[in-house]
Amino acid sequence: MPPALRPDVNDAKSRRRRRQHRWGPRARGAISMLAVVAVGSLILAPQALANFITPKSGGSPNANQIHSLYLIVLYIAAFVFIVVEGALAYSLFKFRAKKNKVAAQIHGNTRLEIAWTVAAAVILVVLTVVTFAKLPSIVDPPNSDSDGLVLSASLTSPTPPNGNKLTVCIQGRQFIWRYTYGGQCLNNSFNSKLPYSYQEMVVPEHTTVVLDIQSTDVIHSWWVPSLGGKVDAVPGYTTYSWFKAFHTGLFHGQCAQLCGTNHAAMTALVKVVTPEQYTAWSQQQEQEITSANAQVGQLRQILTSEGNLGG
Ligand SMILES: [Cu+2]
Repeated sequence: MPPALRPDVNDAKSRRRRRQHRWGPRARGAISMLAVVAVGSLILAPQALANFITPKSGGSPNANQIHSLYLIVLYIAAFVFIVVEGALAYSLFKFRAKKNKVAAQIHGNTRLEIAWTVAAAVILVVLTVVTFAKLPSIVDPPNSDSDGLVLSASLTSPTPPNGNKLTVCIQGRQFIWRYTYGGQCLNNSFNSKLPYSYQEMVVPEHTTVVLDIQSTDVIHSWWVPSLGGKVDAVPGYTTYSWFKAFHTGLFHGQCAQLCGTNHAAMTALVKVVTPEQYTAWSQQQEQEITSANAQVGQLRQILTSEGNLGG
């Protein structure tokens, strides 16, 4: 041990203090370090976190992939944090003024500086490789399950390998989401007689649902956390996302882009039902829309014949 690091043996206080303690300074430093690691591990345990600081998941494969990628990055970051902050805490404790010790100066230590530069670069490379390896499972929609609904294919948006998917066109507008169901829905929401709904989207479980997302006014952001990442709805563009619900249930979402005074009211709800329930719901929607259109047509005829409707 260099003289600078050796405890001041002539210091009576120091001698007395060393006699009083069963543990040496190194052991105490190691214990402090262990305490930091133990507390850190507790805080970072998945059960203790319970989605508190991690993205929600469990509703769809892409949400689970986002969650696991997040955990990998979180653990690497936590490891770096614990090592750096642990070294800092250890040094602060070991070389505190009261102990009258002088720490070794390591500035200019070429080997050490190369080591931590290379370590930082390796961490970045690992993060990049892991991220790019995971991306396809987040971006590309998989096939529906064998018991999922078999629907027609459309090649204008991301498509599962076997082509079967349910396409839902989402239109964001101040301050509600409109959903049109069916392969021909893009840019055709109002002319087609496809089933549609507002705020609550109804979809079948085990079926790959591809979302074509547009906006009619300002930028909104589609986000149902348990069913995958958030995607902006940008006027003039079509963006895409997908999900495949593992089970039936309700999944809550919220427009994630401040889009105006009532932005907070722009909630979304995805209701996942069985394929049979979806088919029944879809047929009922179509019937109701057809009957409503017929009523409007009759009203228009009456108003026109009475001269109360222009043109
Ligand atoms: Cu919005």
